[in-house]
Amino acid sequence: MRDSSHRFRLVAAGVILLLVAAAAWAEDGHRLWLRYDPVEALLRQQYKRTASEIVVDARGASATVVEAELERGLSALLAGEIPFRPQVDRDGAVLLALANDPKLQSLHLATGDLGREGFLLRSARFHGHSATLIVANSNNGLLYGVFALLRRVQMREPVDQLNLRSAPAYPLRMLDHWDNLDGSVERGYTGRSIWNWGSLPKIDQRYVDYARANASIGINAAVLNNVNADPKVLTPEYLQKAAALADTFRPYGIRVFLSVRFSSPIEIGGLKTADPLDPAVAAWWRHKTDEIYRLIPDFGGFLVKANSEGQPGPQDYHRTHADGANVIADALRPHGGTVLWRAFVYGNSAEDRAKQAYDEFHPLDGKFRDNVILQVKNGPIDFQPREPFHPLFGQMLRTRVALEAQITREYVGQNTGVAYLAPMWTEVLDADTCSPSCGTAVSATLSAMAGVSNVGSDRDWTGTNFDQANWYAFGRLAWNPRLSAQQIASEWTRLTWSNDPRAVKPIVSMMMESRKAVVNFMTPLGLAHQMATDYHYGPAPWVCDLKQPSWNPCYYNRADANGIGFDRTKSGSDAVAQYAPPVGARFANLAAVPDKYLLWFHHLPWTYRMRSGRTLWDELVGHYDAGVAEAAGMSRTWVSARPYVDAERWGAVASDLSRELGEARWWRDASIAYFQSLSKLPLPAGSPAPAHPLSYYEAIRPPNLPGQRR
Ligand code: GCW
Repeated sequence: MRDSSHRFRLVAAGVILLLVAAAAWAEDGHRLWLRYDPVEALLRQQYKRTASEIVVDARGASATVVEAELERGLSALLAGEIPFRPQVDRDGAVLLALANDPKLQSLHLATGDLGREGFLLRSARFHGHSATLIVANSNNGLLYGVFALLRRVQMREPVDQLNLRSAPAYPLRMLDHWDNLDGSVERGYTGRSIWNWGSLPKIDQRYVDYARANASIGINAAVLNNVNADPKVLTPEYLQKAAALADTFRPYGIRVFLSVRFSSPIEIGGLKTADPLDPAVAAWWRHKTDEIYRLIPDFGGFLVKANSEGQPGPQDYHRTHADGANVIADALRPHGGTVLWRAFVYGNSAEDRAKQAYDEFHPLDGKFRDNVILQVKNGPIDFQPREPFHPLFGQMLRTRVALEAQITREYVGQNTGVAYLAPMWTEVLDADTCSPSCGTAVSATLSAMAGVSNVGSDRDWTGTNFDQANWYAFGRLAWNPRLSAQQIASEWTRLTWSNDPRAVKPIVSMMMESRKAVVNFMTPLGLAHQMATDYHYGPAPWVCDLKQPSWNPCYYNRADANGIGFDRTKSGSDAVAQYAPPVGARFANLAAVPDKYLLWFHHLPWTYRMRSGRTLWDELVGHYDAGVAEAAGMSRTWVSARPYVDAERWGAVASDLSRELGEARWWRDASIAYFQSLSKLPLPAGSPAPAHPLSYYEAIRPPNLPGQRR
């Protein structure tokens, strides 16, 4: 009796162990790009020669995190424990040391230009032994160095001849969460908010994992809550919760910021006004800010959306955006905090929406305190699949500017398909502002980068495997905006999928194709905002509610029986004049404007002759067709990667891609059916007629869309 129940317990324990092990190894995407799977046996021996022991010469809570990561990474990758030693006593040591460590003096390392967060990876002789040095001016720098070293091993790159120095391009590399205090996420497609406001300040392991993932790609700031901010976030109850997160993130070099509602002095302060020039309002912001710094000594600052989409702001009191930003900046200054003031403003008038932010903010150049950063979306409308760069870039010569990118795919398919967004961001970062002179890329004019996060409560963090790449790419670009989209795709693929070139090549080519496909089947040739109003999902080029012009596809496409496109030249809204003259002249000139921006800047007849020799109509249809063909091509490419990746993740992506192909057809057919009802022109030879009449597409309404996961 005793025996059999014992056996039963043993068997049950075995089954549970197996289940736990299976869950731990389930390919559910949770491990992101930090998989640390063991290196193949032969190579492992080589790596082991450069990782025989770990020596740490750094102190403090963040040093613990640094050594834990190094140990975790190396022992997993090299499939064996790596001993810690008090000093280098054999060949192959990995030495972590702060730059001012007297032990390093004899090596004469140049570390001044590393700044607070940069690092050096160097193979050197140390105390008579071969060693790999990770050196930085702070523990955070060391952590970045550790992740860089582990990344090299994960990518099977040699680490025995290292001479690498790296420092971030911008001091502020932040994720903006549009998470609400009720747990919902604005434009989030990945479950609920990652923050459990109900149970905070209790810390969930997921917050630690989040911090670690961000640190591994160089992100050093997190705005916890939505820019459409709930004033409650500044109440003591929520500040305690934010402080708990700040404590968790600190060892990972991540500072916490909060989005604040401009009218908070009224809503939670009991004042009658939020007028930024009222001394009582200034005092309220000061006291509130002092209270926050007592709880969070390294608090980053505030993000503010004001006088935008119904949010309150300084203009409610006939004050400027600068007045509004400065009163809050003055409260933060004694503590070293920063205000990120958003430039995303527009009214619902017939005036060109693309011009409104520049018109409001350009006259304020030089009027902001130096601890204000103006946060500008990549393009002048709103995170469209493709926009030319925002004209404020390069032209706020006396104001610090951040670029805001959207990692969550509000307008780019949301949670369907694969759309790798680094090509969109590098297109903008590399654009020449010609201000103050030509050769000044957008990336050279920035002080910070902010990405609207796509992280949520889903087990795989981002809803789909390939959306992880967008989080990864954002971080890498904020660290080094000169990295190419292809290089980042290749890195991410090798970390996330496989180092086998037979997998890397097709996956990278699919990623590089993916954004092109989306632009082609949604908004080719410079069209924008053709999505359904509100949902921003699915085609609706026919929607024309003139009561809300700035949300209407027809306001953007201006299509009628004669032609299509938004005239932003002198004969139209003259938005081209907002760019530096050489840039504006190029966009205005039909002979010089790139095809990809053609209908963004020009209204043209359907029969307009393109550079290709084809008519605009034929070319437009050709782009939609190409988008569908590219979506189909992505599915085929993915099939070719099948033997080299695990079945679980392969299957999930295959179904994402087949859903995307369906949507590509939907976009193509609906757009062509509508535009053809205006142009009355025949489709070019070989281009199939839409599968249904226009009325069919008009009748499909989000959120009950075919195939969309919600
Ligand atoms: O594009 C719009 C989104 C809003 C968002 C706004 C913004 C947070 O549709 O959901 O609000 O941009 O950036 O403020």
